[in-house]
Parts: sequence; structure tokens; C-alpha cells
Amino acid sequence: MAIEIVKGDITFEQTEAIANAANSRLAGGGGVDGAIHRAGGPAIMQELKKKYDTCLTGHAVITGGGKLKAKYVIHAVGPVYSGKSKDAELLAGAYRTSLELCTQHQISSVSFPSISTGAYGYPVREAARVAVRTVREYLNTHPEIKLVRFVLFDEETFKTYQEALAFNGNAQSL
Ligand code: AR6
Repeated sequence: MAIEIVKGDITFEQTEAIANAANSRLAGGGGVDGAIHRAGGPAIMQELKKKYDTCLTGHAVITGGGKLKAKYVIHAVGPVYSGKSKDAELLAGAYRTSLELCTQHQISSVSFPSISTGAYGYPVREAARVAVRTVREYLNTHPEIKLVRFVLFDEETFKTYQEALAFNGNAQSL
């Protein structure tokens, strides 16, 4: 099992799937959501509209990757940060549901952005710990997933995820 942390733009990733930090309406938006729809082209939104109405917070849905290198995009909906304990449950749910979709679709490598820590205001240190813990727990019981890569856009977020990985122990950091 491998968890990697890299700095970069997730739209260039070559893992089989990339995750998106989407909203419940699956309507597109700014941040990584905007970048993925721009790079992947209109086919992704067309498929979302055809297959799904909305997506609950803490859950995820899957589409093809359009023009992206990744074959699939997993649209995960993290919580808007409220400071309440349910935030962590919902954020963990967004990662876990995404990984369950990987298992269901025989996807063995997936990249994640830092869900909820941009427009949704989740403090990065807290979010990073939830993200790393949730992924490690899933990988412990799901050997079919060979690689989970966190692709962090800015230096500070990148460093914070590296710290979270070290804090959780036992993983690879690039
Ligand atoms: N590659 C990787 N990470 C990126 C990229 C990229 N190309 N672009 C931005 N990030 P955000 P959220 C980082 O706001 O907080 C949207 O409008 C960014 O620096 O994209 O979950 C949606 O439609 C930050 O670290 O997602 C929703 O309405 C991280 O991705 C809402 O924002 C997440 O920031 C979701 O908010």
C-alpha cells in the first residue's frame, strides 16, 4: 500500500482516477472543481447532469474523465467548515465513499486534492489529519487499491499534509 504526497495540479495526474472537491448540486464552480471541468471538457458535466441530480455532503459520485489523462473523475462533496464535530465525519465520508467507488470500479490508483480546505474553509491541519487517517484505514482492509496520491496545490498545504502523514506514521512522502 502506498500513500504519496506531491505538490502540483491534479488535472495533470495520471492515476486512473482523480477526485474533485465538488458541491452538492454538482454544478461546477471555482477552485479545483473549475480546473477539472475546464481541463476535462464539457463531457464531464453532461454525464453528471444525465446520471445524478445532487450528491449528499460526505458522499461522492463518479463520471468518466473526458479529456483528462485520468479515466475517471470522482466528485466528492466535503462539508463547509462549521467547527462542529460532524465536520470530521462528513469529510471522512467524502474520502471513504470515493475509495469505495474505486473498489467498485476496479480502480487501483487515485489522486485526491485537499477537499474542503479552499472555499469551504476547513482548517488545513485538521482536514489533513482526517484525510490521511481515513485513507490509511481504508487501505488497511482494501489491498486492491495500490496507490493513493494527495496532490496539493500550494506549498503550505503540501507541507501540512506531509506532517499529517508523519503524524499518522508509516507512509511514503515525496
Ligand atoms: N489541483 C489541485 N488542487 C487544487 C487545484 C488544482 N488544479 N486548484 C485548487 N486546488 P476548493 P473546497 C486546491 O476551493 O474547499 C468550488 O467552487 C485549493 O488550493 O477547490 O472543497 C466547488 O464547486 C485547495 O487547497 O474546494 C465547491 O462549491 C483545495 O484544492 C467548493 O469550491 C480545495 O479548494 C468546494 O470547496
